[in-house]
Amino acid sequence: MKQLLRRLRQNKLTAEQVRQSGKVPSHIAIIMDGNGRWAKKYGLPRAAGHHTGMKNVRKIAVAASEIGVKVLTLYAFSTENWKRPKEEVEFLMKLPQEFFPLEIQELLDHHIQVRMIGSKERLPAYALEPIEEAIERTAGNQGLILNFAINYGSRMEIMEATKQIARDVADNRLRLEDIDECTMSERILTADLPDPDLLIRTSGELRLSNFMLWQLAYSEFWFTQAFWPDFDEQLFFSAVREYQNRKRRYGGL
Ligand code: V07
Repeated sequence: MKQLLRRLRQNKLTAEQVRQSGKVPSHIAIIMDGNGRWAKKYGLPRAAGHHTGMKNVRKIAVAASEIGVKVLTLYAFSTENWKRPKEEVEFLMKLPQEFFPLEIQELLDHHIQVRMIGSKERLPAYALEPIEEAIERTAGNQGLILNFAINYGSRMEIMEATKQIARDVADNRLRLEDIDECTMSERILTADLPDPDLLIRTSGELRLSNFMLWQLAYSEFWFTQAFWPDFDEQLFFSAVREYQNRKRRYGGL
């Protein structure tokens, strides 16, 4: 109650207001960019930026859950990120094992279900194990699906799906004439999830960077200059409010 009154006094949006002010996107995808630049701004090492960025994940996941978002996909590590200095990659790969004990209780309290899209292949065991543990321990939860894109690249995803389609045709499991959009949608990593309604990218970059190329075909895009560690509930809510005020056409009129 106290918190609610403070929010109203400070002109801040509440989850309840966002919920009631229009259609809430079912699936929001976020490119969490700008941890390194945030750290530089405060004279801190890049690792500190990634660490603060990791701690921001829970805040935004809980905010998403409170306004009734069904799926939140977070781009945490791309297949291109392996090109970064070895020390930085190692640090990033240690984030899941740190995130898990810190945040698991909060995730369970909010009935959040953890999932992952991306290739498990190059991931070291110390990164994969805490992720798989989080997935297992939250598998029964019926709330927000918190979907981490880790070692994810969309061209690779589409290429792998294409190979599978070619194999199905070659082995007479599928007829060429029967290939439609669903044929692809059913074979990509988000097969059981709706396409994102809203894509958010922080830190002022206006690119997709190989993220969900197929899935984002009709999504609304929202960009902010804010670095990921500074991206808070209020900014998140303003992105959703702007989405609620846009008219989606899906190519029609
Ligand atoms: C990573 C922190 C967030 C900002 C962007 C990049 C760095 C959380 C996780 C994570 C993933 C799965 C899981 C538990 C935690 C994570 C990586 C990088 C590789 F089950 N943040 N975060 N994983 N960053």
